[in-house]
Amino acid sequence: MSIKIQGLSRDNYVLPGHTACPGCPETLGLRYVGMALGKDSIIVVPAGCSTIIQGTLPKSSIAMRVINVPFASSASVASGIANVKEILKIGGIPVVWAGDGATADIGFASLSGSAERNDDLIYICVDNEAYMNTGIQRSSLTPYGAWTSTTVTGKREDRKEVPLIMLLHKIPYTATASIAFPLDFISKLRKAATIRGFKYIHLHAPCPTGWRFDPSKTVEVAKLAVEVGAWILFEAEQHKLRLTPPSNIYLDKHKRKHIKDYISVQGRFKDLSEDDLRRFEDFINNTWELLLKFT
Ligand SMILES: Cc1ncc(C[n+]2csc(CCOP(=O)(O)OP(=O)(O)O)c2C)c(N)n1
Ligand code: SF4
Repeated sequence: MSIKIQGLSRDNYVLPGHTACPGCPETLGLRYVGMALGKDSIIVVPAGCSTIIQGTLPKSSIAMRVINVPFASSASVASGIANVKEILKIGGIPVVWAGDGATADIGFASLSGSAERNDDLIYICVDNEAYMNTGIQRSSLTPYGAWTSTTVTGKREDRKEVPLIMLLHKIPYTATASIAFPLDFISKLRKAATIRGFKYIHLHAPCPTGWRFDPSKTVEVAKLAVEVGAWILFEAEQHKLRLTPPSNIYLDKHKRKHIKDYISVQGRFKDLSEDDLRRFEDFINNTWELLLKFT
């Protein structure tokens, strides 16, 4: 598979001096946002790891325009920017960069409201599947069976299906992406930037600190998630869905790697029983079925 992108900037907008853990997926993802959209984007960041990793004042390590906002408010702030930027003649696209806690839990009402109003902005959920910044607490996007500091014997509930929920908002563009497939993520961002209205991109971002794997393996773990079918890459324009490579290959279950290849490299799943594993697999199969209804 090869994706060619015209005029891809090699400029790096995430500078040395950031304070992320080694192997952080959020610095990788922010770098790709800069490469796709350039330094004129207006990045709206609610409380989370991406607030902290900007580095120590007075100089930020994120060389884009950044607004740090209260936890629940990112979509509302971006909505305000989208609505006044033409009057104030401010260039650039408002881009929310919010964790899974900020998106699926505390910020969900403002996200849903902004999508329903079809505000002209890009909302990215950077999903590391827990509240990492405050000590790895479970979120509604933590998968079934995963250890977190508030689910010490493994989470007993399934993940919320936020990409599906956003599809049902019938916004102009909904997509998933992974930090292991940067060109796919960048091309989806570029496409989103050409569409007027609300655009939602859900970025899978494995976190070595919270998921308990070696920091050198961030991209490998992210790739495995796609290869076992646990993370499905797609895009939907006007809620008509198309699987994007390589997930189109994994529509055929026999081409997927075994789920254990993904689970076994993460310390957070070390106590998963065979029954838990079956439930985990059932959840994945069900997600495929639900998504394919939109094709
Ligand atoms: C109203 C409110 N409640 C709680 C907090 C504390 N807090 C700051 S960041 C954070 C976790 C953020 O988790 P997530 O959105 O998943 O982003 P991540 O840190 O994983 O990038 C919490 C609970 C806060 N800042 N404001
Ligand atoms: S806890 Fe995870 S997401 Fe947060 S800075 Fe560290 S590696 Fe990045």
